[in-house]
This record gives sequence, C-alpha cells and structure tokens, in this order.
Amino acid sequence: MSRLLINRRRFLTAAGVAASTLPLVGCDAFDGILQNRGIVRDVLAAANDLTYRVQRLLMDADRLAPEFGESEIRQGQRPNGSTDPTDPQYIALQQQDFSEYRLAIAGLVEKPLSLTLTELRNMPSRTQITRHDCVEGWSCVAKWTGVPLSKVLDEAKVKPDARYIVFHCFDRMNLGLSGSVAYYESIDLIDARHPQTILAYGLNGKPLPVANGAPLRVRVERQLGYKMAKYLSAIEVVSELSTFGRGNGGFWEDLGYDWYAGI
Ligand SMILES: Nc1nc2c(c(=O)[nH]1)N[C@H]1C(S)=C(S)[C@@H](COP(=O)(O)O)O[C@H]1N2
Ligand SMILES: [Mo]
Repeated sequence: MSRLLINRRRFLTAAGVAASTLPLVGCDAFDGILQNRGIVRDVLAAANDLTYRVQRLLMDADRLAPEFGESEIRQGQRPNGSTDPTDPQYIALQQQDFSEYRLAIAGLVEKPLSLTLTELRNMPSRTQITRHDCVEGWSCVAKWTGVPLSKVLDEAKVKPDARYIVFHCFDRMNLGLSGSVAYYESIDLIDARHPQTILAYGLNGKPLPVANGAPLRVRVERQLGYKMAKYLSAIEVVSELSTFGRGNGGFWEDLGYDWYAGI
C-alpha cells in the first residue's frame, strides 16, 4: 500500500509540474489561457486523467471527508467567485425570495423532475460540518444542510447509460474579450451518490445566503471548492461531457484546472 501511495504522489507531482508551466493563479478569471491549446493542453489532459484513475483506484468509493464539531466553525463561509449574480433570470427569482425557483433534473432519467425549494426541503436531509478547500489556498469550516443528491437521482430514476452529472448555474463568468460564459461543473456518478454529496439549501443553521449560492448549491466534500457549483438552475444526467462548454467538464476545467479535484 505504501508503495502505491508513493507512486500516487509521483503521479500527482508530475501533474503539478505540468500545471505549473501555466499561469494558473487561483479563481480570478483570466484571459490568455483560453487560447492555450495543443501540446500543453494534451499534457495537462493526460496528467488529469492519470490523477483521476489513480485516485479512483486507491480510494474507497464511500470514504467520508472529515467532519468537524460546532466549535470548529470559526467564521462565516468566505464567499468566493460569483457572490452576487446579476443575471436577469436570477434577479427575478431573488426578488420573490426564490418562491418561484425550480430545480430541473433532466437528461438520462426516466422521470424528469422540477422541484421547488419546499419539495427539496421535505426530502430526507443531511447536515454536515466540513472543511471547504479553495484552490487559491484558503479553507473554511462550515455547516451545510441539504438533500443528498442520491435521493434526488433515485426519485428521477437514472438510466443505465448515465455516467456524469452536469450542474448548470445561473451566474455568468466574465472572460474579458472572450465575452461571458455560464458557470457549470460536473462529477461522476460515484461522487454523485457519495453520502456527503448534498444539494445544500442551508449554511450554518440559516438559509443559504446569496453570496454562497442561494437558493441551492452542491457540496462534493472530497473535492476542491470550484467543483461545488453555486446558484444551481438545473442538473443534467449525461453519458459524456464533451458537448458542454469547451468539453472539459467545467468552467475552471475549460481554463486548465483538473476535472478530478480530489483532496
Ligand atoms: N456558480 C458558481 N459556483 C461556484 C463558483 C462560482 O464562481 N460560480 N466559484 C467556485 C469556487 S472557486 C469556490 S472556492 C466556491 C466558493 O464557495 P463559497 O462562496 O460558498 O465560499 O464556489 C465554487 N462554485
Ligand atoms: Mo475556489
């Protein structure tokens, strides 16, 4: 086992070296990297795939992320990325306190759903105190409450050819001269069915604030912060990711970040 772990480190280091040749500087939008195609992109993609496969090999599919006690919540969850979406559809919902909000569950399901917040709150819930790790280098312990994604997927009845879950968000990210694109993210069905993967509507005992993704955001506790899409508008069950965005499975992934951001 220890040998395998050393090998895993080596793989991760290789991925890190490949990544460090790019000016990846955290979660602020930047421009040039969108033009970065070709060889660097391929090296990154190969390292990314390797990291995913090695981590999946070594990882117990149900391993839980550490959970903490109330006393370890030292501050509010630090808002990052989009914190106040200005998209008209979002503003309209926000103005009515999200009473008209519906989460769509679509794609490879037998029973597409459209769930209100009340319906989501009436489903089985889970509360967990976990540590959020942003790729920028800060962490925050917070208490999240929501419905396990697995419950929603069971309700919708996922079809056998499904492999990934795509999270669509209301907020658009500004890319300067390249215009703007909607934030999106994706995870595989193993993470989607993980017991700590929840669609959160509560933070530290209160309704999820706008700054942290109101009315609904996902928590994927074994991965980095950028995987945890805020401002969810829809969940799509799919068999491949190539048709979304630039095909790498997420807004930050399309700018060069790892798709599998396991921690
Ligand atoms: N829709 C959306 N989701 C998002 C982001 C974003 O900008 N838009 N930023 C991501 C990043 S980089 C982080 S660290 C976390 C921040 O969540 P928080 O604001 O609750 O701390 O949300 C992630 N999910
Ligand atoms: Mo982040």
